[in-house]
Amino acid sequence: MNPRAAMDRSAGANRPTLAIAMVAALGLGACSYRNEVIANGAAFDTPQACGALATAVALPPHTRILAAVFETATPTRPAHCRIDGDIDARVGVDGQPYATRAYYGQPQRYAYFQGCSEGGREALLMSQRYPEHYDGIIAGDPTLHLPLGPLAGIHTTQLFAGLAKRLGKSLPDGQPAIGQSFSDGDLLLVRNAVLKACDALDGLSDGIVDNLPACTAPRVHVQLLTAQCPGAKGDSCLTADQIQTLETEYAGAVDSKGRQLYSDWPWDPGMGGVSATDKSYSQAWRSWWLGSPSATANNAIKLSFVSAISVLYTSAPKVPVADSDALPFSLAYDFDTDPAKIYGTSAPGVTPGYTPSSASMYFTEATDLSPFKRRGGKLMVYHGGADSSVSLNDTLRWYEGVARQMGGSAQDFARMYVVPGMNHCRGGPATDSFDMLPQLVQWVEAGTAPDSVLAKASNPGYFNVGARSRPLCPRTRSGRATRARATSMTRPASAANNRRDRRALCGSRWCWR
Ligand SMILES: [Ca+2]
Repeated sequence: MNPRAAMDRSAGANRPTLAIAMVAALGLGACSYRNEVIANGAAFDTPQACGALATAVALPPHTRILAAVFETATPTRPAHCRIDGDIDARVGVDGQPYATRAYYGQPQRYAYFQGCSEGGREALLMSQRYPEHYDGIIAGDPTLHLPLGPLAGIHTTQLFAGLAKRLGKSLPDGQPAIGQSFSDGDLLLVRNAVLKACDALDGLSDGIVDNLPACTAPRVHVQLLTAQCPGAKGDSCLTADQIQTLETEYAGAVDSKGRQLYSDWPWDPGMGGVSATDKSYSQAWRSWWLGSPSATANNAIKLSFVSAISVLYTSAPKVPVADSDALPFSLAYDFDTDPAKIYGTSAPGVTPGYTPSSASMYFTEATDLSPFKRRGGKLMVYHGGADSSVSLNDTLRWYEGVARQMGGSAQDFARMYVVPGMNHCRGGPATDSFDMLPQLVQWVEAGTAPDSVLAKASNPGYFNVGARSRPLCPRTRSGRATRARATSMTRPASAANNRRDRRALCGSRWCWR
């Protein structure tokens, strides 16, 4: 945040009645200030009063006015006093109460934090390292082992670049065409194999695998083999090499001795999908590992993290690599020796020394959330089953660790929701549209713990229906699956179906818990 702020003080502005301050990583760079705040209740809707502000002395700490200019009313704005100056230079959570009081004219009563991906990591970080700052926190698809996700991306790149080479797929620049190692149709074949293996395990053949713990690699393998080409590769089958490469990556990044470097990935069928509405293929899953099948240059998102691996996540840092170096860097990455640099610090004798490792800085894997719980904090975590950026399994293992640490269950203050089919934070053949904040507020302020969270499919075309909704349920214990209703939901949605969906409650036979 730039401590020099342009503060806009609107005379005659309505007093906000909002009692809740929703602040996420608030910056103070462009705050709008009400005139009562820094002028002891005086109004400054006249040129004289505004001008007097330039020499005002009764200001909050760390605040300085450099210029105050009266601006007359316009059709869209009342007369107001525009101020340039320095405001409290504190940032983020530290400056938040200050900014909230200044803006709303009353002390903050509750503070909430919500974020996904890196924002989800920051959300967990708040509950672990700054438990006193937020009353309620929502963490989505958190990159809780941040440097390891990009490391897993390099593993993916090596695997699928190798596959592309063996398939004879290359780009105009000579690089292996990673995006062509699986066509959209190929990923649909994989999705269909996973659905055949696992859709009904939750008791409901609905295009969603709710019982992910039961959807094991061996079970999926049997169905993938039924999609294997008997001869040459065709549009309706997969090569043995494709199947083996995909299975290798789903098992997670390992070194040459098979030691696990990053989590495995759940066999959620959200890696592919085609919309019955416009025949478009889902791209969100492949965008991280493979990139576009029609791109003329490799564009998998994981490749874009290579420079971060080399600089931010490595001690001592290397010279930043250019985009064009991302693939060569990835292919040369040694999984036996390079991952240690994530845990390394600056070399002895290096001045100035730098003792925190990348892992110690970025990991947000603490399981003792006692301080957050003691202060009454409430945490809701969600994660997409088909997230190809950050593995759901990694987050589930962390949550199970929290539950163990907190006496066997964390349900009284921290709840975890799996969103089957959802890709990184959104998208995919999933009920990926939901809002947890109202229930979090109820939990914090009224003590009403959330149970199910209603979620809707933002693209129901992936299910060949007009609309789809279902409850997301809090996970209560490892591996336990409840039988879902044994009625089909694959028929087109009707008003009756939607009413039925909304009635469904967690704790019934619907949900994986
Ligand atoms: Ca199902």
